[in-house]
Order: sequence, then C-alpha cells, then structure tokens
Amino acid sequence: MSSAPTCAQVLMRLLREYQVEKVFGIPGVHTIELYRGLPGSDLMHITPRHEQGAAFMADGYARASGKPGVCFLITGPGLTNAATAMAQAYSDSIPMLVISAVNRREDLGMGRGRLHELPRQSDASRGFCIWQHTLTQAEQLPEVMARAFQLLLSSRPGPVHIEIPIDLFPAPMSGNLDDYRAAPSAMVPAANATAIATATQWLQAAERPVILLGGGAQSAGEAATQVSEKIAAPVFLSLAAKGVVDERHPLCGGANLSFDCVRERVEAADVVLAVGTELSETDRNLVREDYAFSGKLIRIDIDPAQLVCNAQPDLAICADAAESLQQLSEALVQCEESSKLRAEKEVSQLISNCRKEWWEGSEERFPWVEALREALPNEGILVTDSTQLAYNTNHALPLYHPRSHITCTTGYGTLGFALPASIGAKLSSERDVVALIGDGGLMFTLGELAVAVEQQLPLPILVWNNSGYGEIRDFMDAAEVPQEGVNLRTPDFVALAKSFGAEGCRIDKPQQLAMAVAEALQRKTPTIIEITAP
Ligand SMILES: Cc1ncc(C[n+]2csc(CCOP(=O)(O)OP(=O)(O)O)c2C)c(N)n1
Repeated sequence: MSSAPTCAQVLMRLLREYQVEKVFGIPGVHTIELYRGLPGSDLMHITPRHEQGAAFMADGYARASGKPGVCFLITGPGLTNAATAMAQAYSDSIPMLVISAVNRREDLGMGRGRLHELPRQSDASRGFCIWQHTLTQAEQLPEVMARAFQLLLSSRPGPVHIEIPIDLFPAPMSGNLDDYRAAPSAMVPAANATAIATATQWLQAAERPVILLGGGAQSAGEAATQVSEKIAAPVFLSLAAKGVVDERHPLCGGANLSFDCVRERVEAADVVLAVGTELSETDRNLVREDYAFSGKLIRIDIDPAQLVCNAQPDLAICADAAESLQQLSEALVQCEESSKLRAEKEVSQLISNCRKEWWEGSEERFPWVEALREALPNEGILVTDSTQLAYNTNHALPLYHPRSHITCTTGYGTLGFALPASIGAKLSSERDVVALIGDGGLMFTLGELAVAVEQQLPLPILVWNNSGYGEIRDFMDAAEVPQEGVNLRTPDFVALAKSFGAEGCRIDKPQQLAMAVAEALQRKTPTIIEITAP
C-alpha cells in the first residue's frame, strides 16, 4: 500500500488482529470518516435500530461466544442511548468494547453547542466502564487498543469505552496497515501454591463442603465438576453461572441459591468454596441479608475487590477460576464412593425441597417451564428478559452446558435486553437460540426484530403476554396498592411480526410449544411465538 493508512483504517486492522469479526453500530455525521475505514477490513457491520440494541447485541454476542462484543457509536446520544446496555454488561462483567466518536480535540470541554455535544461524555461513561479513554493522538491508538484488550481478555471483564475525536479518524498514521499487530493476550494467573495447599487441606478434611459458582467461573465448569466429585460437594450456581456445571449432574443443585433450604445448607457448610461470584443479593432473591457462613469460606476470583464482596473470606485466592480449580482438582484425593452417594442423595432431596418452594404461587407457569425444557434443544441457548416465566425458568429449567443461560434478571435487571441480546448470541454461535420476553419488555427494543429479519436468523421469540407489567402488578396487589401504570394495551404481536417480515403464531397450551419452537428453528426468519399467559 502506497499512501499512509488513516487512524480509522488502523483501528479496523487492529480489531481484526484482535479476532473481532462483527461490530454493532449506527453511523452518524461524526463517524463518516470512521466508516471510511471499514471497506476492505472484512469486519462485518450489523446495524441495529437503536444504540441500546447495539450494546445489548454486543453483550449477547459476548456471552454466547466468550469473545468481546464491539460497538461503534456516535458521540452524545449514541453513547447515552447505549448507556443502559453498557451498565447491564458492567453489572454482569461482560467484555464489551465501545468505540465512540467525540467532538474535535479543540472543542473538548468547551460547551460550544456543537452537534451531539455532551459536555464531559467521558465522565458519563466512566461510571459503568472498567476503563474509559479519550484518544488524543492517532499514534497512541495501538497502545490504547492493546490495553483495552488486555483488560477485556485477562482481567475481570466489563465495558471499555474509547472515544475518538472526529478530527483523528482521517489522521494519517505511519507505515503500512500490515505493520499493525495485536499484542499477545496475557497468560492468566494461576493460584499460589501455598493457597492451593491450604484450600486442599480444608476441602479434603471437610465433612459438609459446598461449592458456589458465579459468572466468573464460566470457563471452569469441567474443573469445578472434578473438584465437586473428588470431595463429594454439592455445587450451586448463580444465575450467571447456570449451566456451567451440567444441571443433570447428580451433585449439581442448580441455580437455587434463593431458596431457604439451599441457603440453610450453604450457611451450615463447614467449608464453602466460592468461585467467581459476588455472592450478590439478586441471587439470594432480594433477602437483603448477607450469608451467615458458619464454616470456613474460601474465595477465588481474578478481581481482588470481589474477594471481599458481601462476605469476608478465610482464604482469598486471586487467580483465574479455571486454572485454580484445575490445580485444586489435581491436588485433591478422591473421596470414598459412599460419601459421594450420600451427597448425591442430599442434592436430590434439596432440589425436590426447592421444587416445593418453586411451585408456590406460580403453579400455572410450571407446565410452561416443562414444555420449554422439551422445546429447547439440549445444546440450546436460552436468552431471558425480566418476565414472570423467566423467574421460573431461572430455577426450574435445567441447562446442560456453559454459556446456555443469558439473562438480565439479576444485577442491573433492565427490561428490553432479551430480543437484541438473543440476536447477538445467534450471530456469534451455531447453537440454537431461544428468546423469552414479556409483552412489556419486548416493547422496549421491538425495533430490533428488523435486524433479526435482515440477518435471516432462525430465532424463536417467546412473548409471555399478560397484557401488562405483570410482575409489578402482582407486587402492587400484594402490597394492596391500587393498580397503576401496569395494565398495557398490547399490539397484535402476530400481525406485527408479519409486518416486519418475520413469522408469528399464538399459542395458549404448553403442549403447543415444542412444535412451535421446532418449526421456528427451521425458518430463515425469526418467529414471534405469542403465549397467552394463563
Ligand atoms: C428499564 C426498566 N424499567 C422498569 C423496570 C421494572 N420492572 C421490572 S419487571 C417489570 C414488568 C415487566 O413486564 P413484562 O415484560 O410484560 O413481563 P411480566 O412481568 O408481565 O411477565 C417492570 C416494569 C425494569 N426492570 N427495567
């Protein structure tokens, strides 16, 4: 190549070097010169209908693939529109790279009323990003990108926001495009040998150990299963870790931390091994009380701050989850078969006790949970919004593989997540994806259905239609607050789907679900399957 590459071209080159294949974004006048860098880069650009959709898609893409999701946004409204989705990703530690424009360097902080000007945009995003940076010189881009990817790939992830002043996109850079290479990603830290020796000793001697896994243990499923088998420890999963250990495994107690019987068992354990988890309130069903651990607590996390979050550990190991569980599994000696059988029996008893707690008050929804288990392929990915049926699938629908459960029902808990996140998930994975959304949540990001149609995604979208914000309506009823703001006029979702070029059908019996999903998975277009909620 003879002429000097521009900063925008180098950016595209570096993204490809960092294995990025798809970016989600909406262009604007500020990013025209950014987009001049796209042709020839072989990056695929997906265009949502709202920037919130772009960031939710990037989030779903990241959760399903384990690779960072990438957005291109304009300054000001582009960034603030994406803020909610970035904050959900921050809350759930999802790797996301947001590249936004910002006004010219000479205008920064000047409040001149320029188009899209957001005074102190960098301050706005700093609150929900693990790192925020304003590029001031084009030559620094490779260093900035290297730092961004080290953070995304080698530490506790979350959104990284790099804002690029519009005068820098066309700025010439030195050398040829081929000169720009990715930095090697860091080898993640293994646990210190003394810590492993202590943990091994405690776990080996434990009579009633328990393992708790959070979203940070996403890649540690196999090693966690081995550890649990070696010491006959029941494994409980946070909602972010659902499926990390196959929920059919006899030692897996599922994502049931919010039930009294499990809580009691965890609190009574003589050793608790908690890996990659905040021990957060939302997985304890808003009981707002921290665990009262009576035994020893061992915590493993890549982020030192998490090691003391919500509970003080007796042993804190700052290391990669999979690496350290592997170290533990190699150090531990296999327990006796009789202990394993005893633990398995206990887990099965606990699950049936949970089931009694599950059913109360939502008996009518359980046939739908069972139907959905039948409808969802074994390797399928379930993407859920904050809707009543999802609160039941969270606990009562077993999943079998890591990265099978993509949900916004914990942590930040925003509505509108599931449709765009399921699109992102499907764009990053060969696995079947099924979305589950309430009629209220769907309306937040409905426009993104157009993207699923454009991309010809075979995506069943289950809409739990109870004509309103059902969960809040129930809470109002329970609190004897007169219903206000919770009863909604819903559109004809089937007709709406068709107007987008999607398919649509309406069902009201659980027995109809498996067929409806199977048919939807065969189509080259999304299908809205509207469920008339009982
Ligand atoms: C952005 C946002 N606004 C408001 C809420 C509060 N909220 C939580 S659940 C819910 C009801 C959702 O209704 P719908 O999606 O129809 O599901 P349903 O509860 O009826 O099953 C609301 C309003 C929220 N979680 N996020």
